[in-house]
Amino acid sequence: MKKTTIAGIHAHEILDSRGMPTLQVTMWSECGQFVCAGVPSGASTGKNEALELRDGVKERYFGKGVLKAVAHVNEKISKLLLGKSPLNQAELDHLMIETDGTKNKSKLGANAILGASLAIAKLGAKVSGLPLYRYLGGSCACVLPCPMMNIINGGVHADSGLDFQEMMIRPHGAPSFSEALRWGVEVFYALKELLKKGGHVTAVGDEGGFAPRLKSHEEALDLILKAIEKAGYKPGIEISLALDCAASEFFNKTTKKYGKRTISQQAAYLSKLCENYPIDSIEDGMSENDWEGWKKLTENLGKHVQLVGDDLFVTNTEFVKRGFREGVANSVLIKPNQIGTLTETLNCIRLSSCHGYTTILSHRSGETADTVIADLAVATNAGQIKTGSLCRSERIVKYNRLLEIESELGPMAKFRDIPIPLQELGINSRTFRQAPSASALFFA
Ligand code: 2PG
Ligand code: MG
Repeated sequence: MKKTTIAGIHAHEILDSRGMPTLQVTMWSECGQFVCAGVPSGASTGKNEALELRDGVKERYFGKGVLKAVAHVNEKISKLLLGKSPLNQAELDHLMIETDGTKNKSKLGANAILGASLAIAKLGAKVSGLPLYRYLGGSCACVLPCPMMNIINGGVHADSGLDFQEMMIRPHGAPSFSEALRWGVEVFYALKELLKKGGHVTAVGDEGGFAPRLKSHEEALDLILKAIEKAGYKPGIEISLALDCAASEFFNKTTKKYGKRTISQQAAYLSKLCENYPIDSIEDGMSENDWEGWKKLTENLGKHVQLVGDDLFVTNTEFVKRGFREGVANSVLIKPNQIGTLTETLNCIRLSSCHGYTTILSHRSGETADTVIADLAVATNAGQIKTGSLCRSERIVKYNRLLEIESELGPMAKFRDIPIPLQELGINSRTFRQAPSASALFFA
C-alpha cells in the first residue's frame, strides 16, 4: 500500500507580488509526493480578519518579516501534523485551531495555519492521484467561474486619486470561461488605447489594472464602457460592470461620512451609478463599521444588484449569519486568509449558498504564484472569481490554471449555469438601465 501520511513540513519566507514577506509551506508524504502552498496578503484588510502574524522587528522589512510564523510551522504545527493522513483535512485544521486557542488565530498566526492547511489539501489531492478541484469537489465540480477583472485600480491599491478601489468587468455573456477571458483581454487593451489617446498614463496598480489620474468614478466608468464597445462587445448585455468600493477605507467613523457624502448620500450615489451604468455587482459599498448603511443599501439595491460583503463578512460564518439575520448584502467574498483554514473557508461557502447568498472566490492584493483559489472556485461550483486584471503573472497564473481545468474537463466544463439568454427575459442594453441583468443572472 502507498504510504500517504505526512512525512515532512517545511516553511520559509518568500516575497509576495508587492515585494513584502509572506510564507511558503512545503509538505511531503512518506511515498515522496511534494506540494507547496503560498499565503497571500491584503492591503485593505477588514478589522475582523484572522491575524496575519508579522515579526514587528523594524530593522527587517519595516517590521513585516514573517519569521515567527515560519517558526510556528516548522516547530509547533509540524509536531501536530507529522505522521497524520493529509486526507483528514477537517480534523487536522481543527487540531491547528485548537492548538492556537485564540479567536483570531493570533498565537500561531493565520498565515502560518493557512499555509499548512492549504498544503494538507494539496498533499491529499496528490496522494489521491486527483487534481485539487476534483479532490475537494468530487465529480460534480465542473462550473468554471465568471471572472471579475479589475481593470482600473484606485483606493489603497494605486495613486489614481479614485476613492473606489476596483472597477471591474464581468463578461457574463461569454459562452465559456476561455472566451470570457479573451473578451477581458480585448477590453483591457482597448482601454489602454483609449487612455493613451486621452494623454493618461498606462502604468498599472497592485492588481494589474490601469491607474490613471481621473477626475471622477464616472469618468472611469465612461472609459470602461467605451473600451467595451471599442472591443466589439455590448455593455450590460455581454459585459457588465462591477465595483469594489472598499468603503471602509474612506468612511470616517466620527463624522459618519464617506468623504463628503453622508450615509444616505452614499447609498443614493451607488443607486444612481447603477441607474446610469450597467453595474450589477457592488462590493463593500458601505463600511464594515456601518451596518445601518449596509441595510439601507440592501433595501435600495439588493433585489437586482449583487451586494458583496468583503470587509463586512471576512469569510467568517459569525458575521455572515448576522448578515442573514439583518437582511444585509446578498453575496460573500471568499478569501481563505481572512479566516485561516480551508475547512472554515469551505464551511463559509456552504453556509452562504444555503441561505441564497452568492459566493466569489478572491485573491488578495499581495499575491503569490499559488493557484489554489482557481481550484477552489471550481471545487465549490461558486460560479465567480475575482483575481485581478489581465497582466501581472501573479494574477494571470490563476486564469491560466482555470484554462487548464477547462481544457481538462472538456465538454463537462460549464460556464453560465443559468442558461437563460438575457434577450429572452426582455433585457437589453436600453432597458438594462432600469432593470439590470443581475436579476436574471444572480437571482433567477
Ligand atoms: C479586496 C482585496 C482584493 P486586499 O478588497 O477585495 O481585491 O484587496 O487584498 O487589499 O484586501
Ligand atoms: Mg474588497
